[in-house]
Amino acid sequence: MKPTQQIQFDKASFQTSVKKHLSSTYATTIEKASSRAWYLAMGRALAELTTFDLLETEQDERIRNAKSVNYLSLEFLIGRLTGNNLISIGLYEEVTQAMGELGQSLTDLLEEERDPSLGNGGLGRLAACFMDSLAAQEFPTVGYGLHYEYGLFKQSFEQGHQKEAPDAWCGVEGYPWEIARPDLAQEIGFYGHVEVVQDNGRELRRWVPGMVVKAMPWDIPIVGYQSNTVYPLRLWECQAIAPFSLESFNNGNYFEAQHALIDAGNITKVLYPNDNHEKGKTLRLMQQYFHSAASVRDILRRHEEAGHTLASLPKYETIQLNDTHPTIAIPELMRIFVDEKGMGWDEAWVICSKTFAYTNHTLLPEALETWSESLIQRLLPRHMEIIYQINHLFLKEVRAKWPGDVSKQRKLSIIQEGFHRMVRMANLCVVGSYAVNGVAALHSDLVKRDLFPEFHELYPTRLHNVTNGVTPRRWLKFCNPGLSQLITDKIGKQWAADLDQLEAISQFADDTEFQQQFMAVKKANKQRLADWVQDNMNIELDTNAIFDVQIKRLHEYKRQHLNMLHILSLYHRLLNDADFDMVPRVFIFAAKAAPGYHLAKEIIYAINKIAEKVNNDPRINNKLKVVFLPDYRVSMAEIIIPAADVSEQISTAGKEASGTGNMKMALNGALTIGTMDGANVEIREEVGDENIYIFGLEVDEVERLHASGYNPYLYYNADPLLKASLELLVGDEFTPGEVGKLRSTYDSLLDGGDPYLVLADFAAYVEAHEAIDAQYRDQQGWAKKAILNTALVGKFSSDRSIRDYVNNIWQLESVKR
Ligand code: 26Q
Repeated sequence: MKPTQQIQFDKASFQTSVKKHLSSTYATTIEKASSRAWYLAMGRALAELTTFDLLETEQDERIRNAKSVNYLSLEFLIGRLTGNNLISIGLYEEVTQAMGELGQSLTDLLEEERDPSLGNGGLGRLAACFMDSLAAQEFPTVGYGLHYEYGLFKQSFEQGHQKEAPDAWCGVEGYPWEIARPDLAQEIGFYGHVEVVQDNGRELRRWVPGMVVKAMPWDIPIVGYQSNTVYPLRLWECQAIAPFSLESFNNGNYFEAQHALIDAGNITKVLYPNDNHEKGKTLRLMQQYFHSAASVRDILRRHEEAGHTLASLPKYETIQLNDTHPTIAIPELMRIFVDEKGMGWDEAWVICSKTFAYTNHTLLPEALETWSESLIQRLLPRHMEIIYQINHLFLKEVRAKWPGDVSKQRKLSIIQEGFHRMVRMANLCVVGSYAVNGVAALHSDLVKRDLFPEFHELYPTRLHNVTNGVTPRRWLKFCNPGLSQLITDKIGKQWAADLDQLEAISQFADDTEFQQQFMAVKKANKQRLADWVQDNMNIELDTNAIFDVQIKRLHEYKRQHLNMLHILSLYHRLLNDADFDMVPRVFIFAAKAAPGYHLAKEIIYAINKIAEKVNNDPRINNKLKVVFLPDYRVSMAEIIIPAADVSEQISTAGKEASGTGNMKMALNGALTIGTMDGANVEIREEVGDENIYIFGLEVDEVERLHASGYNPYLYYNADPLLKASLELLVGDEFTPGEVGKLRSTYDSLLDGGDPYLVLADFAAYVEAHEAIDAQYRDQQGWAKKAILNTALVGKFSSDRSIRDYVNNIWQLESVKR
């Protein structure tokens, strides 16, 4: 077994380093330093330790000669790093003591760290878990992302309404864990035109950009758990080249040169706050190209510096595209090969299409990216030509496979015909990649069946499944120290590196003493959350109540409004049915709505108004509490997840590609109430039908209902409880004196046609909740189910996901240091 401490640690020199940073980096003294200054100085001192290993890893000849995966993602939702890195390098106790001797509590200092919120939700968090698992298992990797100045907006509530504020995550002092790499900066062009030059009878095409900006990389160390391997997460920041674009200025491209001034500072200014929805904004496309171009060049730089030939690129590098957001990397690599390296098209295409692989995260039509041909033409004229050429050759293949079938060509074409022609990024990805994967078994089946059936026929080995996972280091060991200790006491501590070992816990599921210990940990975690809610929201929670949790982005397909209707039904019954009894429940929500998503914001408002009334209504005798925690982010999830009894995973079947919060909560001993959607299906397979509450329509039933002409009024009229619950939204019950303020949800569910079948699933959902209520009354039975959830979800470690990618797609070897 490996030692738990790898990095050379000498307490006295560490303390000296902290003190040195206090004075020389943050210009303060031991006597005067604030907690924040102490945290920053400690962070810098720790980062020095990992930077050393980062540079060592970078120089390691065995790694330079091994195959690497380059994970390209516009989002990396890493969360706070200090506590997690201390666990990875095995110095948590040592640093607690070292800081204690300096009069500082490590726990308090860790609270000073702002979350780097460089992602929206699931997709960005997945990228962060994957980097953790790559480093832990020592697979050579570089994560490539963007260094946004502002991460996802900060959320607050004003009279129940969501308010957004900018998130300057770096603060004025900078983020202690990142290091600038000015030696690795790149120049990136936009706009301009294509020149044609004759070269020995060959026609060469060359892009002359009208504007050039600088891409400055910042490295964040990803520290491998129990290893001294440190791989970089490389985030590009856009800077203006001063003085701006003189060349275009002198060429007379005065207006294009102006773009440099207007746009350069803007490109990485802010993360787009939409998830599962695309908006074809120029600046977003500029972000995408900026990210792809800088990353591709850095990959080629590493490859060439290691002395490898261009033809051997796929032998040493694979490029994983996290959704279609970095698709433009494909034509960019083609452009470099053909225009800059003078390679022939066919050879370039063979190399290129053996290098890229693409992960699809959604089937929602509104989330499938398309970009207008005219925008690409203007911003990236040479790339548009290359896309035409890729499409031209691809359509030849289509015609060879289906001669004379024009509809096949129309459907598969990378260019969508119409008044405004659009480029379909997903089609470009499938054509230009050697592997395409969905993120859960059900989702991958639907990708084959509904999204890309013809591609599947054309390229029968290209489509794969890799079920998502979460890192057990952050999502159990770090966030739930109580449960972690309990597990370690029973089965030893290697589970955090090999989550399948958790299965051994199931032998204690019937053990009364273990059940009591398990439930005592849960109770303490609920108390920690209750304290947070008391301190920050002034709401008192009873930890004997069932903590029922739905935490995820706000979206109609995720159906927070179904949860809300259930709460309304309980409220109605408590007030109107003298025989109705229920175990006290605390409903916990946390969610951000995209600022432009009106209905999502209205649902937040409605839940907040309902909470206000219910929490203060003496008639219901504290049976019901509703809390909507503001500003959901990774560090909040770390407090909420260990405290969950019930995990709400209630999307309309077929809509949630995977989900990962479902995995985190099951791992922490929550029981899932969920539909047959995404990874819920596989969680059920692992934990067994008796340890999960599955309800509602399945994918084929959803399809049939839509096909037969779904009418929400049928359900409304047939179910008095549903009707009564809905009617609570149209009076002034929750907005005294202001009738109809919560109507939007009501209207969307009835006159709006209820696109996500909330009403159709309501009765089954209520029934599943009744079963949960009955089960909770039997605490031993509940404890057994909770323990089995923790014990049986080892499959959902992101270590396993990464091994699936490695074995089935990337074909890498790990390099042990
Ligand atoms: C696209 C174009 C323009 C602006 C923004 C976007 C954009 C940004 C983020 C589109 C989609 C996203 C994020 C999608 C996402 O988080 N999807 C989730 O991915 C998880 C990881 O695979 C899955 O578990 C979830 O089911 C899926 O919804």
